[in-house]
Amino acid sequence: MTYTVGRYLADRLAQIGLKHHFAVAGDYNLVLLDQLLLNTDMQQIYCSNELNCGFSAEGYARANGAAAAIVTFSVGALSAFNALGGAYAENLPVILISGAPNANDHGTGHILHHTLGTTDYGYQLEMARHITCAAESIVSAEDAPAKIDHVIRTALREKKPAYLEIACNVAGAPCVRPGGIDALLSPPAPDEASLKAAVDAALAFIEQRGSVTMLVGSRIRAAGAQAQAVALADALGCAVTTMAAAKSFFPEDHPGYRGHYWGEVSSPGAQQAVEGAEGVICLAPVFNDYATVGWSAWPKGDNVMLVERHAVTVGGVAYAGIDMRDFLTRLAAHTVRRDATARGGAYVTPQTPAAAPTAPLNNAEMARQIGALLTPRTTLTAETGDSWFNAVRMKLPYGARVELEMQWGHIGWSVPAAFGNALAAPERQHVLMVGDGSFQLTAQEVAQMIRHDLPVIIFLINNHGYTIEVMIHDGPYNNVKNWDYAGLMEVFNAGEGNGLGLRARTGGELAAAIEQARANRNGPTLIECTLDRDDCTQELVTWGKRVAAANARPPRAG
Ligand code: TPU
Ligand code: MG
Repeated sequence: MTYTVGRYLADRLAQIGLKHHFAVAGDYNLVLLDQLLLNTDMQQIYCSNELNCGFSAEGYARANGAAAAIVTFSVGALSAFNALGGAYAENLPVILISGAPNANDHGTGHILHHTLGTTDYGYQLEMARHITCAAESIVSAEDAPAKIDHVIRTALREKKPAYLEIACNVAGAPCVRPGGIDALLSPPAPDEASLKAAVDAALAFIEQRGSVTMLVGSRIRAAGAQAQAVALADALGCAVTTMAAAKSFFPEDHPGYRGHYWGEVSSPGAQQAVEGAEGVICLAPVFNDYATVGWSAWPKGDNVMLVERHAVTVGGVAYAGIDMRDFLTRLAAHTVRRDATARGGAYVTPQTPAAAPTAPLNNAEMARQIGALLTPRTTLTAETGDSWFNAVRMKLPYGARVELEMQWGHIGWSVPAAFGNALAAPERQHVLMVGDGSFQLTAQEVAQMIRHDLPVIIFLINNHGYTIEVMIHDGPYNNVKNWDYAGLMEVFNAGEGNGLGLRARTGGELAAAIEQARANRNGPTLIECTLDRDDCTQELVTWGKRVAAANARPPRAG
C-alpha cells in the first residue's frame, strides 16, 4: 500500500469538488498537511488564526457547496469550533479536521502539550459531537476509510458541519486508495406514497383558499430548491416574499416578487401580502426571535403550509420522507392559479435621492452608492449590524447574491467568510459591508485577501461603536476604540501587496473611492466610511425596540 490516510482524505475532498482547503499549522497536523499537499487538484490556503480558518471555510462552502479546514489539537480546534457552530446554524457542510495526539499516547497516562493537562484526550471529540452531524476519531489506518467516508457523506447529506480528528502518527500511515465517489453521494430514496399524500393535501389547501402568498426562508439553499420555488411561483402566479435571511434566494425581478417579509420592518406591501393572505406557503423558513421581530411576526397555524427539506406539514398533518424539490415540482405541475395577492403591482424599493457631493456622508447616501454598484455578478457579504438592514432593503439585479449569517450572528464572521467566498468564486465581484466593531474581531484576514490578490471591495462603516447594540440597549460597552482602518492596508501590504486603503467623509469622496476600488483589480480595497454614531436605518431602530422588548420579558412566575 503506497497510499496514506492523509492522501485518502485528500482524494475524497478533491472528489467532492474542493479546489482549496484552509489550514493553520501546528505540530499535531504537520504530517497531515504534507499528505494533503500531495494532491495537486487542491491548493492549501493558510489563515491567520483558527477562528478565521473556520469562517473562511464557511464562506467557501457558501459559494462552492462544501469546504474543509485543518487545524491543530485543542488550541486550534477549540477556536475553530465557534465557526463550526456557525456552519451548523447556517446549514453549511464544513469539514473540520484536527490533528490529534499520537495513537500511542492514548490511555497511557501521558500528559501532552496543547491539552488541558489531564490524561484523557477524548474531550475534544466529545465537544465536537454537539456541534456537528458526524464526528470521528482516527487512531488506526484500517478504519480510516470508513470513518472519513462516513463524515463526508453525512456532512453533504445533512448540509451540516462534520468533524474528524486524526492521530498525528496515523496521518502518514499506509492506507488503501479511495474508489469512485458516486456511491458515497447517492441520496436516500424518497417515499412516493408520502409525497403523493402531501401533494394532495397541499392542492386541497390551495384550492380552499382564495389568496395565497409564498414566503421563502433561508434553508431553501441547503435544500437545493431555489429553481423549484420559482417554478411553483410561476404556476401559482401569487405574491412571493423572502425572509431577511433568505435575501437573494429568490429572483427579485420575478413578476410575483413583493420584497422581504420581516414583520414591522418589511418592505412596503410585503407585510400585507403575507398577513393578509388566506394561506401562506412557507418554504424552508427559520422563525427565530430576530426573524419574527421579537416574536411579533410569526406565521403559524392552520393557514400556514410548511415545506421543509425533508418534510411537509399541511392541514394538521406532517408528511415525512419527502425531497422538497420533488414536492414543489409536483405541486407546480398540478396546482391551480392563485394570483390574488400579486395583483398589487411589482416590487419597487424606495429610491433615495443622491446627496450633495460635498455634504457629510450619511448612511442613506452610503447605502445608495453601494446599491448602485451591484451587478448580476456581485456577491455582497453583509456583516451583523446595520449592514444587515442596508443589504436587505437593496434591490438586487438577477444573479446578484447576498451572504448573511443571521442565525449564528457572530460579529467578525464576514471578513474571513468574504475571503473564502472570493477564493471559491473568483469570477464574481465581491463586495463586503462590515461595521467597525465587527471588523476588529477578524481584521487580519484582509491580509489573506492581499496575499491572494483578491479584489474584494470592503466598505468599513466607521460609526464609532456597536450601533445595532445602541439601538437594542445602550451603555458605555457599546463604544469602540477608534482605529485608522484605511491605514491598516499599508500595514498588511508590508511593501509587497496591492491592498488599497481609502477614506470617505462625503458622498463625493465615496464616489471617487469606489472608482479607485473598481480599478484596483489585484487586491482588496478598503473604503472607510465615516458616519455618525446614531446614523442608521429606521428599520434597525424599529426592530431594535422589538428585540429589546423580547429580551426584557420578565421571568415567568412559579
Ligand atoms: O453597524 P453597526 O455599528 O451596528 O456594526 P458594528 O460596528 O460592527 O457593531 C456590531 C455590534 C454587535 C455586537 C457587539 N452586534 N452584535 N454584537 C454582540 C456580539 C458579540 N460577540 C460576538 C462574537 N457576536 C455578537 N453578535
Ligand atoms: Mg459600528
